[in-house]
Formats: sequence, C-alpha cells, structure tokens
Amino acid sequence: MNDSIRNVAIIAHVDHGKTTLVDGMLWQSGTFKANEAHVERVMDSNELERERGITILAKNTAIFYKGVKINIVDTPGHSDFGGEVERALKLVDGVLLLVDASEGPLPQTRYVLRKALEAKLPPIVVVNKIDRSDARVQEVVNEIYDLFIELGAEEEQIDFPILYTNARRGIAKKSMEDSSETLQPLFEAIVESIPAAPGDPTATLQLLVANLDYSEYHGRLAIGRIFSGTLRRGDEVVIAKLDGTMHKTRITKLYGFEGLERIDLEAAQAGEIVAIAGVEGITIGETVTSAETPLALGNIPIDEPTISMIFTINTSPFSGKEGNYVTSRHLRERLDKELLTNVSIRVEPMENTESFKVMGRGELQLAILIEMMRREGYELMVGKPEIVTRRHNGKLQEPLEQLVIDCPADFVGVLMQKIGSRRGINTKLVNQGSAKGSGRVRLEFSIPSRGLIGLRSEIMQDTRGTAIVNTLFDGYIDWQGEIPARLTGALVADRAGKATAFALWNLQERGELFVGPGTEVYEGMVVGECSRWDDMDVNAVKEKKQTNMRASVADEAIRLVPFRPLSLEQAIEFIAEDEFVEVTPSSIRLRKKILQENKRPKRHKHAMEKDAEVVK
Ligand SMILES: Nc1nc2c(ncn2[C@@H]2O[C@H](COP(=O)(O)OP(=O)(O)OP(=O)(O)O)[C@@H](O)[C@H]2O)c(=O)[nH]1
Ligand SMILES: [Mg+2]
Repeated sequence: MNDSIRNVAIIAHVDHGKTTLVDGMLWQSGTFKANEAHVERVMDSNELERERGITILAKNTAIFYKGVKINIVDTPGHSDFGGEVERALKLVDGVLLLVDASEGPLPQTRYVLRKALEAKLPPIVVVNKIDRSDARVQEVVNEIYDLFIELGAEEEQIDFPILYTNARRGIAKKSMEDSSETLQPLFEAIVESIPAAPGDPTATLQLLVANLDYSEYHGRLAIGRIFSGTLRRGDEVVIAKLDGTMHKTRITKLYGFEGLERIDLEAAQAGEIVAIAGVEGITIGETVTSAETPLALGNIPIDEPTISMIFTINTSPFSGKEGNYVTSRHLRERLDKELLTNVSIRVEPMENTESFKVMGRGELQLAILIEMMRREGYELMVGKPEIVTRRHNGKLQEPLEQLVIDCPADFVGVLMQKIGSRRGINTKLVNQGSAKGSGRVRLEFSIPSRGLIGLRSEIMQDTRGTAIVNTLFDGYIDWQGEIPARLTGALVADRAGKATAFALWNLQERGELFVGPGTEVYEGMVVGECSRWDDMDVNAVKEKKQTNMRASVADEAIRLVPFRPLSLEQAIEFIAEDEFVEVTPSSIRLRKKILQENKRPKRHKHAMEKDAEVVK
C-alpha cells in the first residue's frame, strides 16, 4: 500500500464541470505559479477540444496536497467517448462523481456511475454549479440517491460523502451553509475517503497499459498504472501481449505526471500512474511485467461499436485539388494509425479496396476523426452512418438507446409524434422544477439507435434550439423494421460551373440552399434540401439572359434568402443512403453517389429497396 498516493477519476455527464474543477484543483494546490497566465479548462489541450468546449480524450495530471500525491484522471462526459472512461477507471481507486446542481443526473451520469460501481470504486459525490440560479440542490441529491439504488449499489457504496461546489470559483463546501471559500474540503475528502493506492512495491512488476501517446523523440509511450512491484528506467521487462505472446524490451524513459508536465523519473512504485517509452508495438490492455517471472493482468473490456460509416477515396470532379493525401493507401495508413491509440474504433476493409468500414460509438466520435483527418490534409468521402447489427440466437438485433430530452412543455406533442414515428417508446415524462413554474419537462424514450440518426438536428429545429438532447447506449433489441429516414429530397446540380445569384434566386422557393453564389458546383452535387420528398435536378449555374437594356432594376430584385452551409456533423446527419459527404481541408460538399443524372435511380425507389434488403 502506498499511503502517499491517491488515484482518482472525475466522471460525469457532459458539461457538468469536470475540467473546470480540475483547473481549480491545479491552481489551489500551487501547481501553477501566480504569474502564469490563467487558461480556462487547461486540460482540454487539443485544438478540437478547445474549439468545441468538450473533453475528447481522458488525461492525467497530479497535484500534491499536504504531502499526498493525488493523481487525477479527467474524463470526457460525452457518451461517444465512453471508452475513454472505461479505461480511466482501470487507473484509479475511487471516483469523483460530478452532477450539475440544476440538470441533475443525466444518461451519461448513469453510465459512468454504473461502470464505477461495477469496478467497486468508492465514489465521492460532487454537486457542482451550486451558483446557478436554477440550482435545485436538495432535489438533485435525492435523484443521485435514487440512481445509486436503481443501479443496485451496495450499502457502503451508497454511504458516500457529498460536496457542494462552484468549480468556476474554486469553492467546495461540506454543506450548503458552509462558509468555505476554497477547495480544501474536497482535497480533504479525497485524502480521507479514497483508499490509498494498493500494491506491494517488492512484488513482481505488473503495469497495465490503459492509454497510449506518442513522442517525437521516444516514439510510442504507454500510460498505465503500476499494480505491483517497482519499475526503474533502463529495466529489462517483458510485454505480455493480448495474444498471449511475450516480448522482451528495455524501458528507455519513465515519466510521472505533475500539473501539465511529464516529469522524468528514475523509478516508480506500485500505485503510481506513469508513462513509459521503449515499448514499440504495445497496445492498450497489455501488461508490462518482470522478465524473469512474467505475470499478465486482465485485459480492459471495451463496449462494442454501435455505428459504422463508409470512408472512401474522393472520386468527385474536384478530387485532389484541396488536399495532400487522397489515395486509398493514405486512407488506410491513417486509419491504421488511429487504431493504435483509439481502441473504441474498428476498421474493416471493403471488397473494393478503396473503401473502409469505420465503426465507433457514435456520430460525434466519427465526425471528430474525420475533422482531424481533414485538418491533417486528407480528402475523403463518407457515407451515411449505419448502425451495427448483430445476430443473437439466430435473430437479427440492433442497438437500442435511451433518449432523454429536456425542453419547454409546449413541444411535447411534436416531439412525441416525431420520435414515435422513428419507433421510439416514451418511458417517462416528468415536469421539471414545476414548483418554480419553469414549464420545462424531461421526456425519456427507448429508441433504436437507427431512429436517432439525423434526429438531433430535427429536434433542435422543432424546438427552436431550446431542447437539451442526450442519448445512451442501452443494449440490443430485435430488428424493428423500417424506420422512415429523411423526409425530404435533395436539390441536385445538373451541370458543372459557378453557382449564380440568378439561378439560386430561382431555386430558393424549391427548398433550402446549402451554397451561395460563386460556389463551384459539379453535376451530382447536392446544393440544397428539396421541400418535396424526391430529388430535383436543377441548374444552379444559369446566367441571366443578356439583353441590351440596362437591367439594374431587375438585378436589384435578386434578393437571396441566406443559404445554410452545413457543418461536417450536420452534413453527416443530413445525407441519405445514396449520398456522400465529400470532405477536404477546405470544403464540405454533399453529393449523390452516382453523379450523372441519367444513370442515377430515383431516390425514393432506391431508399426503399435498401431498407427491404436489410430486413431480409
Ligand atoms: N455556473 C457555473 N458554471 C460552471 C461551473 N463549473 C463549470 N461550469 C461551466 O460549465 C461549462 C462546462 O464545463 P467543463 O469543465 O468543460 O465541463 P466538463 O464536465 O469537463 O465537460 P466534458 O469534458 O465535455 O464532459 C463551462 O462553461 C464551465 O465554465 C460552476 O460551478 N458554476
Ligand atoms: Mg471536460
């Protein structure tokens, strides 16, 4: 046992304030010097995390409090990155379960708590954002108790300490009446109630790899926890591979974590979380162990992927104009590289060697991968997300999800109808904070994951952006039959050229446009959403007939309704079976799979055939 170490993961639903709380802990433990610039959510260090304001990768840091080293793992709260949480839990001996004082427990709270309880990790409950004007602290505490009971927590697990925090201001209190102005009560609670890191430093070396990283100088880095023994830099060790084989290697670098830095270490003992180099080819779930008496630890189980997308080379007329990496070999190498560090993604090559089926935990996870690729200079096309089915006792099954929507009561009717048509079953309807007359409700549904594809943006439209939508994987059910997909067709350019204001002006009554004047288009490119069910081939490049007369009056009459350029995620949500999203470093275009108008089957017919195929 190592009494001077505590290993703790911070887990919660998305946005409940984990990374902000870590900021406070870093500052108040004196990890940053007073003169250092104050960066908010400093652990969200990668570009996409900062842009989107969400944590994507779990990250380690450590602070010192009264001589005790507290290793902290900050985890992502978005359900698509649940795999990160599962692995983080392997590193720690306890968790801080954060819950927003107004939102209360949400689907991902349930998911992460279930994982923590299964791993028998003692929790400290942290009710955060107590400063919110709509905070309902006591109600939320009761909901948390209910959740523990629902999840079958054991008695000592329910006996958790509760702290009330304002992570933004760095305040933790043992009771709401407490006058504390710092996080000290939280530090105390961690040292008191999270067990000291167990493990015998004199026993056989066992380090479980839970994460991977890469360094320019030292190559692959493995991040893991020493469960027993002591590891020294320069040690000759064995990697117990997942396939049962043993590989000898030498540890060339050993790092500990402190604040935002990696610190060079000579040795580290059982209980520590470290990063090591000299371990080329190692992957998550493998054990670094003694060369003389190797002893493997168990693997890390990861939930199966639920969604798949086809990634393929860009075959559009503009292919290769905007990106540096465009061939199928480039694609394959990049995806292979991703697999090395991203264990919740799977890749299967397709028969036509130019395409890959990439599977993950959700649309956002795959969208993030695509976004990273385009920033690195890749061009590719991706197809409509599909769910990953399975055969169980000879029956076709599909993934099921729990869908939770918070929205103003006025929208209940329209949402019920929409979600019902996608085979969602309403399981709960609660008025929230009715005492305060907020008029908001929480609706819960059980719905096949397939019904969720594209649903989020529709809900946002239907509720004028007022809904909060959350989903959580909830097992499998028998195939639910046909679910209607997008109810509108596409406006498809019928020839190449530069879109003109004149042509677009004529088109805008047919639907909603995705491109503005001056955009280069090609035959088969989707330039808008048709207000009708079927596709419409349109001329987006038509020039106004030249006349001899000055036409200033007519020109001014061309008042274009603002067009709606689609973000990558919106494009992925929008496309139908017979369409691709074309992604390059500088553009996101939508297109028909078959570009030529005269070769393309009509959309509705094609879509129905597709559905029939799957049911068979
Ligand atoms: N009012 C208030 N806002 C807070 C508090 N703590 C965090 N926030 C805000 O909540 C938002 C989300 O905070 P994050 O720390 O990014 O949340 P997170 O749990 O790390 O989010 P993910 O990692 O994406 O799951 C930010 O805008 C914070 O400033 C708090 O105590 N009070
Ligand atoms: Mg975060």
